[in-house]
Amino acid sequence: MLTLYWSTLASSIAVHASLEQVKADYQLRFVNLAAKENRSETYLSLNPTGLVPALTLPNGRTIGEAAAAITLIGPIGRFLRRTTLMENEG
Ligand SMILES: N[C@@H](CCC(=O)N[C@@H](CS)C(=O)NCC(=O)O)C(=O)O
Repeated sequence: MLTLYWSTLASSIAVHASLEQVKADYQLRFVNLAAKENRSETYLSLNPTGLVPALTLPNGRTIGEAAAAITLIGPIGRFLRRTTLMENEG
């Protein structure tokens, strides 16, 4: 499962929209920037830049840049579409 650490600002929405587009299996974790949750030890251990969004992959690695996350999500979508096509081909 993928985990998107997000806030209400634009780059989180771009990653979230990409996950929805490909119907990825993901969960959301809100990061409260006003409360400086992104500067907590826990969050910094995930993403040392302290920036949001961040996407944690099933292998435990975290991508801390929206464009990089979206680039990774694309192939997930292609895989799902291929799988769906194969299932429909019976
Ligand atoms: N280049 C980064 C920019 C991320 C970024 O600037 N995030 C802002 C919110 S939109 C943030 O985390 N700000 C909190 C801070 O600077 O402490 C990306 O696209 O992922």
